[in-house]
Amino acid sequence: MSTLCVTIIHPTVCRIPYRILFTRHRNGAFKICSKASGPLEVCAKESVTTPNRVGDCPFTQRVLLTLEEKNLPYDVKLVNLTNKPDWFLEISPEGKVPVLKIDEQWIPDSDVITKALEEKFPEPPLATPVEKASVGSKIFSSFIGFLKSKDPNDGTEQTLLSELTAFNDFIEKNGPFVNGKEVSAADLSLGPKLYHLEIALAHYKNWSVPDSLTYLKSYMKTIFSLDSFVKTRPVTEDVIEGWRPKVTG
Ligand SMILES: N[C@@H](CCC(=O)N[C@@H](CS)C(=O)NCC(=O)O)C(=O)O
Repeated sequence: MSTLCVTIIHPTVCRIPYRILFTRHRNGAFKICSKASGPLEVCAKESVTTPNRVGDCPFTQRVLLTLEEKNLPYDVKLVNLTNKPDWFLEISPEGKVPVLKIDEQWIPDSDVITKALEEKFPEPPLATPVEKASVGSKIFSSFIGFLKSKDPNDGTEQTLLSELTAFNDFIEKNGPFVNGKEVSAADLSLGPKLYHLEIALAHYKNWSVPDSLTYLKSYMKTIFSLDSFVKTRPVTEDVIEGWRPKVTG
């Protein structure tokens, strides 16, 4: 997929550059995919280990992945979540990232943000059909349960393994992505969570996804090597630091 960006500055109507994005479709035709007057603004968690880098929030990465996959220009405002500035608390009273500005309004929550992006910038379409939208959705909570567990016999590892196995089997039949051939919203939500799972469980539990789950393993490899993923992923050290309170607490 390629994108052509045309910026028009109308001499009398307005002096604000008006940008039109055209997306080239598989049949070769260009189609208008979005119109915007400037980069979208998004607040993201700041890295605690590396200056001027996005930190370890999987919900923020989901939003950044959506912006990348839709070829939308954006500006990231990094927020120190351990010492939240007043300007941030004004736009995000709950003190949470991500928040994204659309039509002069700041919107919180990655679910709401990604739906709003899909509505306003429908090309390329990323929505996952409703019957597949919740595939893999219990993996993240079962990962957290296992990560926090101090009792090896409490069943949390088994719960995680059965969620991962169900996902592996789904991808075997329906993959390579949740919705088949093309990446969609469900992958952009799950990918960052699987990335956290891989790093945190290796570090804190010396645990890795079993080799027998071949479809899951190749799914993870595919998602983690998307250009959009490489561009928006946090550094390993941030993921490890981010989960430390859950493990030690
Ligand atoms: N349901 C929200 C969850 C957002 C969330 O929990 N963000 C975390 C960072 S990953 C946060 O901002 N926490 C506030 C804090 O750490 O003070 C979403 O999907 O956007």
